[in-house]
Amino acid sequence: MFNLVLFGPPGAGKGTQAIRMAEKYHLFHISTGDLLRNEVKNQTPLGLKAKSIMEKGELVPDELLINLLWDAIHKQKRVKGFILDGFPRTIKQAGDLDHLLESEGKKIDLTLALDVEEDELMRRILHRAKLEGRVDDTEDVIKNRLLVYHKQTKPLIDFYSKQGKFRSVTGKDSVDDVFKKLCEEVDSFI
Ligand code: B4P
Repeated sequence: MFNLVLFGPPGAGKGTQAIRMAEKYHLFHISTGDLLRNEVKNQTPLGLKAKSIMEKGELVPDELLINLLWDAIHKQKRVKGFILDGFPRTIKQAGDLDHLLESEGKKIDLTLALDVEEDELMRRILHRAKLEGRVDDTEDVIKNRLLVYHKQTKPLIDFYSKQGKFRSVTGKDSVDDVFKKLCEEVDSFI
């Protein structure tokens, strides 16, 4: 089994790359952003709680997320591994994930980060807003999402570096070039 975390600030291209990586390496792609948007759409109890939090660009509480993720993982019985896109986003989520995986004799093998400057992130997300109209893709909310990333998510670089599992590639090139670099990292690892 090979479990990969795709890491990066909002708009870095995690979702874009995760879909391609999942196909190439036969991994099951789990995007917690997509899972949450689905809960919101279906107006489930979790979706009703998450909606206003996501609209402000804040993080949905850790205990809700770890349960959501763990359910998604357990629905897949015969997969070669997972590619986690947008999870973990806090130290607490990462610690809980490690414990749960460990209890089943599994682990995160590699964390690959996409490094992109903030003005490019803003440009990409505002462009996506025009195409998809996501409620959290407005300029003020994006600024808050970036602040939240720096405060709550960036410390994970240290968390995974200490475990010797962290690698970073530049995410500012074309989708194809970024994909190539990510694959080089995975290929040199496995
Ligand atoms: P996400 O759905 O994860 O949103 P994201 O960070 O914007 O996505 P991503 O980085 O994948 O960007 P994408 O590939 O689409 O999270 C949304 C919200 O859900 C969070 O704010 C939070 O509230 C909640 N949430 C999710 N997970 C959580 C967790 N674990 N804990 C708590 N809360 C959680 O790329 C962006 C755009 O750039 C796209 O339009 C794409 O086409 C473009 N693009 C990508 N690569 C490009 C490239 N190389 N060049 C040019 N454009 C590119």
